[in-house]
Amino acid sequence: MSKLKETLREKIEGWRPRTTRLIKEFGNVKLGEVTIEQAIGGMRSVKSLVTDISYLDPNEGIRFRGYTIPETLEKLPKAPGVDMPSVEGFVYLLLTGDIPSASDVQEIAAEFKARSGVPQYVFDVLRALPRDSHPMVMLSAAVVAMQRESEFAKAYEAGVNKMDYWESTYEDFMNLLAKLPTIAAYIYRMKYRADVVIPPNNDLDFGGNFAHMMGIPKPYDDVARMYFILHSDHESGNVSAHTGHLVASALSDMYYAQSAMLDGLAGPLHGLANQEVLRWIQGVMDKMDGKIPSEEEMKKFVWDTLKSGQVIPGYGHAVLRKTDPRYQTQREFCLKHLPNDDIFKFVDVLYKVVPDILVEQGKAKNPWPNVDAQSGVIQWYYGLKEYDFYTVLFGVGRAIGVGANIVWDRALGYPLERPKSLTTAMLEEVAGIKK
Ligand code: HAX
Repeated sequence: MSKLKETLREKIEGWRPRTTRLIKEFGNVKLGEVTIEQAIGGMRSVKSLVTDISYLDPNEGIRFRGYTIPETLEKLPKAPGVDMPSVEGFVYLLLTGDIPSASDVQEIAAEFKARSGVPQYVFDVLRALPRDSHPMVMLSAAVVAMQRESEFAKAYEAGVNKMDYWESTYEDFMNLLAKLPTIAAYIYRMKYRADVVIPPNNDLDFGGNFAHMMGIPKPYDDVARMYFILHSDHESGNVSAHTGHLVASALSDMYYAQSAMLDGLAGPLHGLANQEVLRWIQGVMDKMDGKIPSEEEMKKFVWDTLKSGQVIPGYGHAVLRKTDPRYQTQREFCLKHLPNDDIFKFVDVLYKVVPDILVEQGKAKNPWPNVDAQSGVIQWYYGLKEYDFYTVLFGVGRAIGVGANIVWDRALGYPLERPKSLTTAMLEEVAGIKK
């Protein structure tokens, strides 16, 4: 057994009594109340999910296993000559809560290599789809097509003990994760690069191999590592993470759950916002004949969008109330690597004008940029201009966090999710509205 799995086993066994005690001895302790507005309004802020993988503070932003983004990037081991930590080490951190050693990272890299072969039928499925299908459709279809590989489904059928569900779920997680970069890069090359597919180089790490298969030179390997880490997890209530958790709660396996997660991510209010940002900016650029708009000109574009009843993509958040630290980290990367890029300058002008306008409009609870406001700019700069592919990059990253959560869901025996519905008439009755 790998050291990662052994460490995970120890952590799980140590953790289980905490969860059991909370349910048995403190199960009736109240966490809050639910208002009518919350019930109608998408359950905003209702405290009803439990995860130890990450926590989102409205003002501070995300912490992965207790570490802020700068701490995570600083503490995780890095290969010589690169700026970003390896995805392999980050997977170790999310699963165990511990910072891995360099040899832990190498062991996971070896595991990924051993598990990386993508079955031919997955490529056949991708080729059977219309070539103009959205790349998120392709990624989701490829993932669900692999369900027949599920170790959990086999173990369940064989009658495995509930306490051991996590083991086969872990195997599914590692198997799927090892294949995702190859599948994502295959979709890209097939769809946008004249179907010239670049085979994997298994001497490279997760991010390095992805950059290689995309055909994009350094420092894109670091961009890939940064992207996958930043997009991995944002606690459990966002649409993609919640969907993955919900579907897995029915004991649907990792493949079903991650495919569903990707379908949720593909919505324009969620992961698709990164493509929408670039689409919006391109629209402005076309109208400006490529010239960078002044702040006054940009204000007009922003107001025109709002007045036509659309949202400004890349701004606002359901939980965050400050600038997203994932935006900040990417902005710092841009300042280092592409300070004079035209689209970066565009995004900078946007940053100067949008928050004040959203405040003036008075609707958005958070006028500040989120992760998606900056992420497409970097991709565009490195030649990845097919912006409908951007959410696929998000999806590969998000699979890390959602998968780690599902392994722990199974380890702690989290049950089927089943909130209660009410009718409008019941709400009116609770509100004391007389008919
Ligand atoms: N532009 C214009 N209006 C906005 C806005 C924006 N960027 N953000 C919020 N609003 C509006 C909402 O549409 C809502 O209007 P109505 O009352 O007319 O329905 C009002 O402000 C209140 O919304 P809120 O409570 O502040 O925000 P929500 O929690 O309802 O929604 C969203 C959060 C992220 C969906 C929202 O801010 C939005 O639509 N942003 C633009 C799309 C986007 O960038 N999505 C990516 C978010 C990050 C993410 O999940 N990435 O994957």
